[in-house]
Amino acid sequence: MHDVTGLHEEFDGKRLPPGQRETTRFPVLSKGETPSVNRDEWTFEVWGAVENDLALSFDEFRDLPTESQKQDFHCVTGWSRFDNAFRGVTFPTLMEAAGVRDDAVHVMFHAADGYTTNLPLDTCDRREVLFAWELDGEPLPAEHGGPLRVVTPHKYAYKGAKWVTGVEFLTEPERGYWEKRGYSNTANPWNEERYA
Ligand SMILES: Nc1nc2c(c(=O)[nH]1)N[C@H]1C(S)=C(S)[C@@H](COP(=O)(O)O)O[C@H]1N2
Ligand SMILES: [Mo]
Repeated sequence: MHDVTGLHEEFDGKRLPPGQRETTRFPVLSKGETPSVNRDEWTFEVWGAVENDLALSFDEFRDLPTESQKQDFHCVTGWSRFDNAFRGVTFPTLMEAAGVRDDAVHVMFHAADGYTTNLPLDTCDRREVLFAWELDGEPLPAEHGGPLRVVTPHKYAYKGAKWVTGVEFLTEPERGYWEKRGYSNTANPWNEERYA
């Protein structure tokens, strides 16, 4: 298991970011209802500034190289959950599969409930940005984004799309759902970048 719970050191912060409290529960935060996603009809797509557009079934997605990581999770509303074991595909692995073009500078994640969230490519091209289908040895629960979600332990958790269905590589920055509605575009928990 690859342990990334020390990444706060890179941001000159304590493990528990300022203004956060630790919880052992796992609250659910969604903008609406949990969408019903049928894993067998689910397709994961990659498009935009890439050499190879991808359209993968759930099984094809899981055939990519995978890894398990121990990660912390920081919600912008003030709670953090430590030591989550996620299994999935890293963002750099996905970039390699898609052959990201040199003119790509930004990334938009798309989700089954209409949610979107964005990150600059250099902030996203990190091993701990994980497309995860397993949490603590179990299939990822639907309310937490199953069958597949993104986790971004170096950012507040709204940067991680639940029920992710696709990734778009952009040649210009754009803003996602909460980034257009007053949440910080940069979302660094150790700098308390909560609201814009
Ligand atoms: N598709 C989708 N992803 C989403 C959201 C959402 O509403 N829809 N909410 C975001 C927010 S604001 C947070 S804090 C986390 C919450 O993840 P959790 O419900 O597993 O705790 O998911 C993020 N990803
Ligand atoms: Mo959130």
